Order: sequence, then structure tokens, then C-alpha cells
Amino acid sequence: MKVSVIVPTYNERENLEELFERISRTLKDYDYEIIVVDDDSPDRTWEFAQELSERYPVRVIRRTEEKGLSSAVIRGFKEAHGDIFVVMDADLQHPPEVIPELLNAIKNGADVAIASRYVPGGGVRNWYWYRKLISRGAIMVGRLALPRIRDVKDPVSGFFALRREVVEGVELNPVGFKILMEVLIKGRYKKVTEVPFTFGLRRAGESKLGTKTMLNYLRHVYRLMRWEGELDRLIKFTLVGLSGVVVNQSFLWLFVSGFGWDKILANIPATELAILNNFTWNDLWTFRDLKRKPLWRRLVNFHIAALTGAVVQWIIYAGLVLLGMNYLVANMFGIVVSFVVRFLVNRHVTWG
Ligand SMILES: Nc1nc2c(ncn2[C@@H]2O[C@H](COP(=O)(O)OP(=O)(O)OP(=O)(O)O)[C@@H](O)[C@H]2O)c(=O)[nH]1
Ligand SMILES: [Mg+2]
Repeated sequence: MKVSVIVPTYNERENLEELFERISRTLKDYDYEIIVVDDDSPDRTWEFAQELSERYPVRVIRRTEEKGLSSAVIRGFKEAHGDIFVVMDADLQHPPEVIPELLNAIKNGADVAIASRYVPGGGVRNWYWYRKLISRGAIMVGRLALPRIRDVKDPVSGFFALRREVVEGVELNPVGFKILMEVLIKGRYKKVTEVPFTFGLRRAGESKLGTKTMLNYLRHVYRLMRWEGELDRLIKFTLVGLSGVVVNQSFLWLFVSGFGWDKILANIPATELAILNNFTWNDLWTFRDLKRKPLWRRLVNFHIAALTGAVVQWIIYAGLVLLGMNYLVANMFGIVVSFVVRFLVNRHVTWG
């Protein structure tokens, strides 16, 4: 089996020689090639890589028309001759010595093997607490928004291996920094394995991580949600929720003005009817393809989600009011957060 190591580069001249040396030492018993995809770096990384190709099995692609990390990796996929593709950074934050472990995972049946910071044994070194927090938060958002990757601990790692078939013929969107997420959502695979590794600070050269990265990441997650149909679900869930408001109000009116019931108590059956209305529509429409649990379980879970939402709403309302916020604004915050919580509990648990 031939291995293609794909390395996107931009101004990585200083790291190249050590990178190639360590890859060649690690993979000496393998049939492999290194593909450098360089975006016409001002430090002439492409030229130096070409020089080094006399000593190492390197092919250099110098792109002058296109730019961007993800599109560079996708170009690498297209050019690669191997049966297994490995993607890694050039700046030695991804130790080449981990590559054989990724290849073993694939030999043992995985279609995608991820060098992961967030499985036992993995980690980050010398990161400030806020970079850790942002990284963890971003991953949490991605896993919640995209149920297909919810079991992957590090879906944004830039260091991974996959079988050629996973991406062959698959249309990947070149926008964004997180190519692995794109692969995990759109690729053809069954089994993902994560192998621990420690990610440090870059050895030399400069980071291409900008302040816009976080916003771009959220845009990427949003686009993938749309592609997955998760955004459609969110919209349907919203519409169903609005229908529930109508049901709730109508029955409350009927019970109080029509039947003369007590105003305080009449609210309870009116709310329950709205919950049943919402459940029915969500079960028949929003999540109709996800009825994996028995009906009674879905019904119980839906009530738990409603209750959880109500509690969350009240806590946020009370907290913000105590902090001095206008009570109507505070309630609005409560409603929005409660809505998101209910959607997520239902998506991941009731119809999970
Ligand atoms: N071809 C190409 N490569 C890129 C581009 N942006 C980044 N890279 C390469 O992609 C890899 C990851 O970029 P980094 O800047 O190291 O990102 P990072 O590891 O998240 O950030 P640091 O921890 O600061 O290094 C490196 O090998 C870069 O040279 C790009 O626009 N085009
Ligand atoms: Mg880096």
C-alpha cells in the first residue's frame, strides 16, 4: 500500500528540511511520497522543497492562482497517487513519528484515523488558557451542531490519515480552515479512530491563524449544518414551536373564557396540549427519519426536554433580572437559550 503525505505550506522554508528528514526516517519501511502544496510563498518554500526533492521523495505543487489551506489539501488529494492519504502541517507541530500509528489504525479497519489532542494520552503544550478554551468551545459547538461528528473528540485536527475512497469523487468545499470537518461530514466512511498526540507551539515561522478564524469557523459549521439538513430541522422545529404557542393560547382561552376554569390551573392542561402538539409535528415532520427509540421513550424525553428548557429559561431570567437587566429583555434571552437547549436535547436524545 502506497502512502501519500500531503503537506500544505505557506512560508515554511525553515521547517522543511527537518520535516522531510523525520518523515523519511519514520516511513523508511513504507512505500510513500510527500506532496507539498505551496501557495507561491514569498520565502520561496516551493523552491527549497524542489531542491530537497533530490534527497527525498517529494513532489512540489506551486499554486499561483489559488490560495487557502483547505483548497491546498484538496489539491493534494487530487494529485496523490497513494492508497492512503496523510495530511499534516509543515511546522512540526504534528510529529511525523505519529504517522505509523495512524497507518496502523487504518490497517486495523479504520477509514479515517485522526491524530487527536483530546483523547486520553493526547494534549496541547504551552498553550495559554484562552487558546485552550477557544479550541474546546469551538469543538463543542461543532459536535453539538453536527450530530454526525458528535463522537469525534477532535474533529478539527489538521493531522489525519484516510483511505483514498473516503474522499475520491466527493465534492469538498475549499472554503475554511478545517478540512477534516469537511471530510467527516461529506466523506464516505464507516469507522473513525483517534490516536493521541501532543500539539505544541510551532517551531519556526509565523502562524497563519488570524482573528477572523473563529468567525470563519462558525460560518463553516453553519454551511455544513445546511448541507447536512440540520438547518432545515432547526427551521422546522421553530415553526412547530410557533404552532405550539397558538395551541397553548387557544386552549387557555377556551378553558378560561369558554369553560370558566381557574386561570392558574387552566394553564397546565393548555401547556400539556401544546407539548403534545409539538411532539406530534416534530415526530411526523422535523425528525421523521430519526425514530430510533420507541414512541413512549420519545414522548418521555420530549417532556424532559420541555422541562429542562423551562428551568433553563427561568434561571437565565432570574439571573439577568438580579443583575439589573430589564425583565422583558431578560425573558427574551431566556426564551432564546431555552429554545436552543430544547432543540439540542431533542436532536441528540429524543431523536438521537
Ligand atoms: N498552501 C497553503 N498552506 C497554508 C495556508 N495557510 C496555512 N498553511 C499551512 O497550513 C499549516 C497550518 O497552518 P498554521 O499557521 O501552522 O496553523 P496552526 O497550526 O493552527 O497555528 P499555529 O499554532 O500558530 O502554528 C502550515 O503548514 C501552514 O504553512 C495557505 O493559505 N495555503
Ligand atoms: Mg501550526
